[in-house]
Amino acid sequence: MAISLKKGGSINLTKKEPGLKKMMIGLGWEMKPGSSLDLDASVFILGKNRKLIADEYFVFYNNLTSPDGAIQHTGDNRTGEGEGDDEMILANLEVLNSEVHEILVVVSIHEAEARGHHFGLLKDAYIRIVDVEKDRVILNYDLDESNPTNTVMEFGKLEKRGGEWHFVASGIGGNQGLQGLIDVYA
Ligand SMILES: [Ca+2]
Ligand SMILES: [Ca+2]
Repeated sequence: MAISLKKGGSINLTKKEPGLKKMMIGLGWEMKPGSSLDLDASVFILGKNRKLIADEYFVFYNNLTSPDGAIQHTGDNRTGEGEGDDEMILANLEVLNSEVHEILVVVSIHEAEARGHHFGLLKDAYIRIVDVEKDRVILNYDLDESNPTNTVMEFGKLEKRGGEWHFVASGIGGNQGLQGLIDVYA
């Protein structure tokens, strides 16, 4: 059975899911009635110093694949309409650059400021991880707060500690926009 994480919760994937190599990280969202916004998933692939390994290790709708081929964004969804995963990221730990210590998944709202959009307009949002080879959901994390002032969120991260991969349900909201996060991690 899939594990449901709360904000701040974590699991040791290496211990819990031995042999896990290929993952699908799915993000889904639904809007409150009458609202619409475009959420964008992006991935910061970081080294030990918590900086991007190189600029190309920032994977988003305009740079869909990391140089090692390990992280792949399947493309932009502009509305979030419909059930299930709206944006997806494929991760293959087997080919991941060995310098990588953290795979940070963030979501931001496209043109939030210009359009006056914020996370408070969302009805639901979740992140989940699927074991691609076993076709099985490992975990999910439902955003359980309304976050009306946020336009960007560090949703969850895979973190290597002592050679083992952990997933952390971060849920850290901010209002600095995606560029603000790029300024921190680039
Ligand atoms: Ca989008
Ligand atoms: Ca949806």
